Amino acid sequence: MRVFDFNSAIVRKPGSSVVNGLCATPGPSPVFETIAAEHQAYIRALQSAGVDVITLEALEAFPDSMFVEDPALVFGEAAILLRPGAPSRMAEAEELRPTLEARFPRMLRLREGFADGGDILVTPGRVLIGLSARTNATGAADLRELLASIGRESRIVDVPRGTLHLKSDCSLIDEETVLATSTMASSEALDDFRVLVVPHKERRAANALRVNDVLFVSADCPRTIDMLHGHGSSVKPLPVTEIAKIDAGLSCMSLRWWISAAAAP
Ligand code: CIR
Repeated sequence: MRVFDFNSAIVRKPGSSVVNGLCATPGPSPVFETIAAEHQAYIRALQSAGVDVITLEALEAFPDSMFVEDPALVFGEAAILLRPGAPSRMAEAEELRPTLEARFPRMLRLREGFADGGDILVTPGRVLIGLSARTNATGAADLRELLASIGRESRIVDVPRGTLHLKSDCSLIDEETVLATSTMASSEALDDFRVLVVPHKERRAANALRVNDVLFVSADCPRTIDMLHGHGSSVKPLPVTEIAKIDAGLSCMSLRWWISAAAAP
């Protein structure tokens, strides 16, 4: 089983409050209907890639709650409820809890500090945990312990200053290769990988998402898409222009895992 083999995913519909989602550098507000269309295209792409998608209802009280990747981390054998670093997102973990409890054989919970799922990159050898404005040293250390308790090695790495999450700047595109921004490419966090660097004007492409044999990439990043074709990737371009206005990308809209019949609760 490869770390990007998934047959199950959870997504959450955007509520109309999503237009008030957190944004580091305020600009034009996104349009709800366009976000909803981007979300629908994403669900269809997951399904086409062979994933069974569980769609949760929108939570109007939590504008960023469609970004389900941040409040939890899931593996076939266990789910970990995290403590998102943005105060307005903290309660999103509790909102996910019943859904995860019903589906995972084991539930763990971050006990202290803060950690966002966007800062966690699962690679074949280990789990990378990025320190960012959302994930602090206390949360990262606690997460390391929880991962060790389920037999997963991890390493704490730095996220470039000004970057929201580790995965805003890098993604695993196959078992040996990472797609990254030029800033992240020079980080020793990626020493074990071949690194493909996205053009500066296409930084958002660094948040790609490998799902089974397909690589989801921002549709408005043509040079990156050409580079990935050259690399041999099977690329699925997806629209993300509107969610990008609230600092989001492709990985953040789902929690993904492989469920085997033996692991079911
Ligand atoms: C936030 O700032 O929390 C949301 N507006 C965007 C979250 C994106 N999450 C991710 O990339 N994992």
